[in-house]
Amino acid sequence: MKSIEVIKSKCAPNDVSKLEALKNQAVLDFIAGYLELCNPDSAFVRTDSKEDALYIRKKAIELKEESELAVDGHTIHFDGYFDQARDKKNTKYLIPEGDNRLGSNISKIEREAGLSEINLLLKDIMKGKQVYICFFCLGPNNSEFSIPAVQITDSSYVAHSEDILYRSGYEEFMNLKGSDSFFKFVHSAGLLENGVSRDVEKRRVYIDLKDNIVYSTNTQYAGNTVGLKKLAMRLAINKSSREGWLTEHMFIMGIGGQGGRTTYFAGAFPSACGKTSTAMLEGETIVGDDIAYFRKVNGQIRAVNVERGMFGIIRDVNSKADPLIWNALNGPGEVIFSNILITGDKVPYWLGKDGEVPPEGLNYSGSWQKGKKDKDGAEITPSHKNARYTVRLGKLSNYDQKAEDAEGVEVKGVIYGGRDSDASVPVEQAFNWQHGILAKASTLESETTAATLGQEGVRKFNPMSNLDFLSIPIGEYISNNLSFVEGVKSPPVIFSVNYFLKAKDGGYLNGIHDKHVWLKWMELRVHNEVEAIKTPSGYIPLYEDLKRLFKDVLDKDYPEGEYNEQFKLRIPENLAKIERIIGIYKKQVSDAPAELFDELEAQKKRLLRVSEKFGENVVPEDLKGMEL
Ligand code: SPV
Ligand code: MN
Repeated sequence: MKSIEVIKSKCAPNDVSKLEALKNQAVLDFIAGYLELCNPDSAFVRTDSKEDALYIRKKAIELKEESELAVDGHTIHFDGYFDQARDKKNTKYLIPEGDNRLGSNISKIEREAGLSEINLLLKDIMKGKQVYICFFCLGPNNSEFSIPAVQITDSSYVAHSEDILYRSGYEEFMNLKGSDSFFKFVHSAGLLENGVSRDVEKRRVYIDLKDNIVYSTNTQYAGNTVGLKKLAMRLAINKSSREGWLTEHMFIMGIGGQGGRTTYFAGAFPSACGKTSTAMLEGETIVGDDIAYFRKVNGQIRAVNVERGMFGIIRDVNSKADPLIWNALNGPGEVIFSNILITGDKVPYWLGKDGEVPPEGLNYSGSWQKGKKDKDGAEITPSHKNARYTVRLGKLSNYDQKAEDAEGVEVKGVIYGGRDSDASVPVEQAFNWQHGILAKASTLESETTAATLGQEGVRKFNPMSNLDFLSIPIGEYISNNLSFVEGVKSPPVIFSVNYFLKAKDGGYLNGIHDKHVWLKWMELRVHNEVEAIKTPSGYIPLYEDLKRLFKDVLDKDYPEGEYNEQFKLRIPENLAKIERIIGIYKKQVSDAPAELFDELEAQKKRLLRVSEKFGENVVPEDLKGMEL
């Protein structure tokens, strides 16, 4: 059957016209192909109109994928008990036989076998359901940074989430003028039982780089299903690598400085390591909290937020820790809460919210009472640790007006953060771009969290916090980052941060608000307005500067003893980290650039030289003025 005939057999005339108006055969063929294979009863087409967005939201409630809460605009969605995070095990690239370039850190399946498997899973999977065909734009509208994307999903929750998280893109498809240069996503939640995906053992997320399509089946958790989020990011990493720009797992924020200036920073942190809470710090501005596209424009490094909303972790969001998001989540207007606890009066609760968690309610395990245990006898928490909120950035009072700018913002600082209990100091500046990319970004490690399925607290190698999403070989990705700033007079200054350094007794050495001080220090460093101490691994702050900033920013005293404990150079731990990382690159990354090993060996030598003179733990004062 011709594509248009298939479409006519599933869509009402009004929806057919919406598709025909795009005058794009590639769009029609893609949609018709999956309407035929997945066989929904009917299909709805979402343009950029308000009515279309409202229709999808209404459907989500009607079909019970979401239910309304007490506050106007708020809804709750539950994912299945075993469908609470990204499924790394079943997320794979479809790679032609014999192509081993991706290396052992990136999961793949032979392309033809993977396509057969997914086609079999998709066959008739949407029978009995309505499907939503949605047009979005990754990045600001009418921007050279942006990529149009079409999502086919049988989940009104997924379509609704995307409406909150992404800019509408029907007009962008009009502007394509028939081109097939867009990303495509096909998702089905599969059979639903009590509103959640039943067949999670058939959960698959398969990424086809050749045709720029991602397939996702038998899952609802947004990290596996919202095609435009991490799935599009995987396609974009591949595309940007070919085209000479960068796709990064980064927030973008503006930090205020002297004379009312705003300096833009981007920051990469693995999931659940403080990325979102950094991005939305009170007093600063937020452009985005998760994914950024970077381009070199007229000798500047500029970036845009790919999204317009946040899919943030709700645990520990309270009026003290994160007042801005707290306000956004408590006022009227669209918010989707997922996998939290609700009570009979339809009020949401989560771990770490202000006040007490009630003793019973409804959560991701069904009806819940305090003390409820799972099959293995482990206590079920009232809200899942990876429970989330989905909200538009515009609801934050400090949303940066430049976020919608087609030209993006000029990025002057880049931050890499991990969850490191024993080695890295709270904040440190790299010597230069190359040192930053090699010794900080490429060596990033983090202890695992609830954002992915599996054990927590295990130290994992995660270069640029992007390993989960890389669709190109790691070495190539590092080389792209290295060469990206060629021809740029003053490349962004690179920093590392670590909010999770622990004392010997296991307690954290820093408070949750201290990051604000680190940011203000970084802003000053970008403008060369404070001195620093050179250490074997970078530049660290002077005590006097931090003491002043702690007072100015947090109105806190900052004793020198705390500074010494936080910023002392932990030589054995840093050497162990270098050995670990060199081992990983030697064993697992066949295309690691030679400069990486040179840079790490040089850092190791500097560490050894200092340890000969001062021993294993060295306070900053001893390093002042030392030749390194
Ligand atoms: C992350 O885990 O990094 C997230 C949420 O931002 S997810 O969409 O699951 O990737
Ligand atoms: Mn993320």
